[in-house]
This record gives sequence, structure tokens and C-alpha cells, in this order.
Amino acid sequence: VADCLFCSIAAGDIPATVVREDDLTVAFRDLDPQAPTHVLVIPRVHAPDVGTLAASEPEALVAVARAAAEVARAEGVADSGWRLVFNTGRDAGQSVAHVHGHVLGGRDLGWPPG
Ligand code: DGP
Repeated sequence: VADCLFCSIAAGDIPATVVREDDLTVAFRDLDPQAPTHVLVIPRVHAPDVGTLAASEPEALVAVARAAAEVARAEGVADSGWRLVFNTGRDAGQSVAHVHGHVLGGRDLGWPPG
């Protein structure tokens, strides 16, 4: 999608620190990390948010979840615990309208969030 930042990262047109990729997903380090591990996992296909992706390309959403778990394992936080966050809409602070899961870990994440 033209003018979509994360489509451009998925295409390799904008640089990012990619830690994992496969046919359906790309995972890269967040520019403004909020935890020792903070990786964004995106589907290559464009969808504005997680609900839209679930409805239109459910296999891509499953691939995002699988990639997130593999990133957590590779980052060494699978045993200590990690979180997969899909900020959706204004009140959640979603700033990029291409669905992305935040893989967060490496510290006590606290609850409730926000
Ligand atoms: P959200 O607020 O949930 O929409 O998260 C968007 C995240 O994307 C935010 O944590 C910062 C990150 N981000 C924004 N622009 C870039 C970029 O150009 N490169 C990378 N690696 N991360 C970005």
C-alpha cells in the first residue's frame, strides 16, 4: 500500500533491524523500545488492524502469532514471560495503520497495562 511505513519496511524500501522473516511475516526491532526485548511483528499483507486481518487473512494472523513466539524464544524471554500487544485505535495509541504485534519482554511488564 502506497504511503504505508510498514509496507515499505516489509518491502525493504525503508531500513529496519530485521530479526526474523518468512513468507507471511517480518519481525524487526522497535525504533523506540519500551522493554529490553521490543520487536514488532507484521504481516506482509496490508491490513489496518488486528481485527481486519483476522477477518480477511486469518492465516496471516496465525503466522504473526507463530513468529512472535519464535522471536520470544530467540530473544531468550520465552521462559521468563513476554507479551504480544496489538494497539488498536486512538485510545490504545495506535500510530501506524498496518497491523503490528509488539513482542515485549525482558522485564516485569506490570498489569494492568497503560
Ligand atoms: P503503535 O503505537 O502500537 O502504533 O506502535 C508503533 C510502533 O512503531 C512504535 O512503538 C514505534 C515504532 N516505529 C514507528 N516508526 C518506526 C520505524 O520507522 N521503524 C521502526 N523500527 N519502528 C518504528
